Parts: sequence; structure tokens; C-alpha cells
Amino acid sequence: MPDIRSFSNRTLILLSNREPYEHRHGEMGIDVRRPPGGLVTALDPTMQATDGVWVAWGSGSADAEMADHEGRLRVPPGEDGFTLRRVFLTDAEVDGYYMGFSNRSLWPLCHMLVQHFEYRTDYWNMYQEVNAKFAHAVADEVRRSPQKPIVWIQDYHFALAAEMLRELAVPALIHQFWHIPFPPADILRLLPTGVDEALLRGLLGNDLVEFHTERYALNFLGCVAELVPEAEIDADTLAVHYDGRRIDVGIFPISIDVERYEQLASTPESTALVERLRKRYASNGQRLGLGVDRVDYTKGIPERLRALCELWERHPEMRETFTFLLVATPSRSELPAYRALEEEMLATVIEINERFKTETWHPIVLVHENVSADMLAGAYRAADLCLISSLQDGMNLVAKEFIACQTEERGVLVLSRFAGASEEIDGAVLINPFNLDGFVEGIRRALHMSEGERRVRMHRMRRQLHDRTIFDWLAAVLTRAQDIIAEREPESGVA
Ligand code: ADQ
Repeated sequence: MPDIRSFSNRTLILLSNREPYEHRHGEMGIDVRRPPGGLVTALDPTMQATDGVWVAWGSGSADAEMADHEGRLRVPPGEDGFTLRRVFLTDAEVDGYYMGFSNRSLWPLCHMLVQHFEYRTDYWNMYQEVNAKFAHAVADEVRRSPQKPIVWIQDYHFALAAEMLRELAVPALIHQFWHIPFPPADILRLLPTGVDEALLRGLLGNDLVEFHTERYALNFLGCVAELVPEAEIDADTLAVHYDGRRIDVGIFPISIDVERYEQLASTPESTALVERLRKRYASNGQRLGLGVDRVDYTKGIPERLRALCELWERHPEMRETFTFLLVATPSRSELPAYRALEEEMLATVIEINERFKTETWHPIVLVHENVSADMLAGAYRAADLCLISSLQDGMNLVAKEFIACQTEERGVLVLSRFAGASEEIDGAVLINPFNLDGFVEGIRRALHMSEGERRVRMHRMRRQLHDRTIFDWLAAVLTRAQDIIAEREPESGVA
């Protein structure tokens, strides 16, 4: 693996919506929280080694008082690793840019779930204003940087930031990772004429745009070909020629900190949970299934519950012998579509349990909260089957976490073919969540799979995952960025 910490004397300036450390007023004073997920952990060493700057929305109630008058502070708290630059937003900005255009317009559109797509001019106006606000903060950090910087933008909240940085004449290589699917042109065109094009021109402000899969990269190129008339596409090398520049498009499937999950699955706490879960639900040949999600309409939770209901209906021998543990964490509850989904999920679980329960058994055990990482790891390790039924999903890290925690190699991964992970992982039982009969059969197949086949498949997936951790992902992205600089530097003067 290339050494990503020695970054040829460059400073990494990262822009993301979520901040790596958030300060909140708690009962005992001010608490600091880190968002779940491996990105912060993976980036920490690089940020520290390059004395980087992380620019993000200061969303915590005590964020302002912990930072200086420009929103800057050194993190991790109590250490002197790198700078966090918090950008503070008004309620109207959060409503329009984050809740509005990001989560009501772009999120459903990119996941091709057009029934949830909403567009309002004021969302779009606020998205442009807030992207400009963040771009100015990044530009300011670039100017302050004592070393040559590389700017790395994260995700769909900032589709316009790269172009804005270019207009501000920021002397840095700019690249962007898009964490969610990228839709084909027929879907992107549901945005008002001109808005679709503006988003693409915004992204073409980058020197490199990164996606999880080839499918998303080709969709992006297809959109550019159709909606940006003067751009020239080179589909063989995955590049766009535009505005006198070359924009590279790269494929970098994200992953997890595999060793950390393996260790979490073996702590005394998670081992105790494994023993409890196996004893309660998986002794005497019984089986335990597992689902882990943010409650989001992209994850196919109602479709999964329908398939489970059909399974118990059509195959009575599965009653009392197969229990499903659903770990579902509430998400984006401010939005009506998410509240409606929560209600539907809760009602369906009650209905299924009422229908099939016996004196000693409930088919679905619902844990309706955010659970700690080692409890999650214990549940992954204990399960005989993990069901992922996304209607669309950029990658889906739950799939990889399950594989990492399956240290006994007993479980089967049942995976939607609409999750990016399905294009990478070799060894899952693939299902289509829109095909009820096929979905039910997929679950049955997983439950009837021989121990030998389960082991061979899980072993293969675990080997594969060990070769593709989040550190490999990070190294691959940053190496590509450096290669582009090396190619261009003599003649283009980049950075
Ligand atoms: P998400 O849509 O959030 O991410 P995903 O990749 O599945 O989707 O990650 C969810 C994370 O939340 C996992 O780390 C999981 O462990 C955690 N989680 C879920 N439910 C939980 C619970 N009840 N308690 C505790 N933790 C829970 C977006 C894209 C994805 C893409 C990632 C990374 O939508 O497609 O894989 O970014 O690029």
C-alpha cells in the first residue's frame, strides 16, 4: 500500500457536510461526538500528517463556543492534530440547502426514487448560496496554507463547490467523491432545465470526480454528454474535455476498517451478546436473520418485511425456527417521507408479529435505536443471515461490516443487486427487492445452504475484503490525485 501520510509536502483541505467532531451541550457540560463510520478514522492520520484543514458545517449546539471567531479549532479535542474550520448555517440555510435541495431533491433523484423527488426554487437558491459560502471558506483556507494544498470535496451536498473554487482562482488540485449513485440523464432531467446542467458544470469544476462503481461513472459521463453541449467525452479513458481542461473520472469502491470490525466482534461485550443471541434464537438448529439500517426509503425496509411475511406464510416450517432481528436507527425524522416510513415499518412489524407469533416466539425482534459499534459487531457475528434489500445504494457498508464480523464464517449475505456492493462482492446471494417471489426464494436458499457452501462463500468474501479496506481506498484515491498533479505540474502549473 502506498504511504498516504507522506503527501509530497501538500496540505489536504477536506470539505464535507458532516464535521469530524461535534460539540454539544449535554447534562454534564459540553460533550464531543464523532459521527459513526470509518471515514473520519481513516482520514485522521492523513489529516494530521499533512497538517490538514477540514471544513464542515458546525452543526453542534456548543460548536461556536469551542471554536475561535472564524470557526476554527484544533482537533482531535485535547490533541494538536489538524484544523477543523466550522461554517455556521442559519435555520433557513439548513432548511433550504440540507433538508431541501440535498435531501428532498438530490437524494431521491440520485437513488432514482422519483416518487420522493421534490423541487422548489428556494431550495435550489439556498443550495447555491450555501455552496458559495463553503467555497469561500475553503478558498480562505487554501490562501492561508503554508504548503501547496489539495482540495477534496465529499458528496452530493457540494455539487457546485468545485466550479466556485475555480472561479475564485484557487490554486489547488480539486477532486470530489460522490458517495451515492449517479443517475442516468433521463432521471437527472427531472430537475428544471438549466439546474441539471448547472449541477454537472459544478462537478466539472473538479480535476477528478470519484464514484464507487463503473455504472455511476458511466451515468455521469452520459449526463455530461447529453446536457453539457460543448463537453467532449472519452469513454475509453473515462475523461471529459471541457473548458480547456481534462476532468478524470475514477472508480473507487469505498470500504471499512476491516481489522477494527474484527476486533469489535471479539470484545468480551460482543462475545457475550453473541452467546445470548445464539442461545435465545439460534439453538437446536434455529436460525437468526439480521437487518441493520438507517430508516431510509432507499434501504427497502418495507420490501424486506413483505418478503419475510411471505416466507413465514408460505413456509410454515420457518415459524419458530427462523427469527429476524431488525436493528433500525431513526434518520432524517424532520422530513415527512421519513416519518411516514418509520410509521409504516412499526405498523408492519406489529402486524407480522401478531399474525405469526406463538406463546414462546415472535418472528421479528425490532431494536429501534442507534446501537454501539461493539453491539452491532456482536449481532453481525451471531447472525446466520444478513439481509440487505436496498432499492438503490451507493455502496452499502453494512454488507462489508457483516462480512468482517463473520469470524466463524457461518453466515450468508443476501444482498440486493441494486447496492453498489453487489458489483464488487463475490459470494453473496443476490436478490431483487422488487421481485417478491425471487426475494422469498433468495432467503430460503440462504437458509437451506449447506454448511460447506456457506463457509466457502464467506471465506472468499472475507479474503476479498481484507485486500480492500478503507485504507486501500484512501491510498488509491490520494495516489490518483498525486499522479494527476505529477502529470500536469510541469506544463499546467496546478498547485
Ligand atoms: P449510508 O446511506 O448511511 O451511507 P451505509 O453505507 O449502509 O449507508 O452506512 C450506514 C452506516 O450506519 C453503517 O456503518 C452502519 O453500521 C451504521 N448503522 C446503520 N444502522 C445502525 C444502527 N441501528 N445502529 C448503529 N449503526 C448503524 C452513504 C451511502 C452508502 C455508502 C456510504 C459510504 O448511502 O451507499 O456506502 O455513504 O460511501
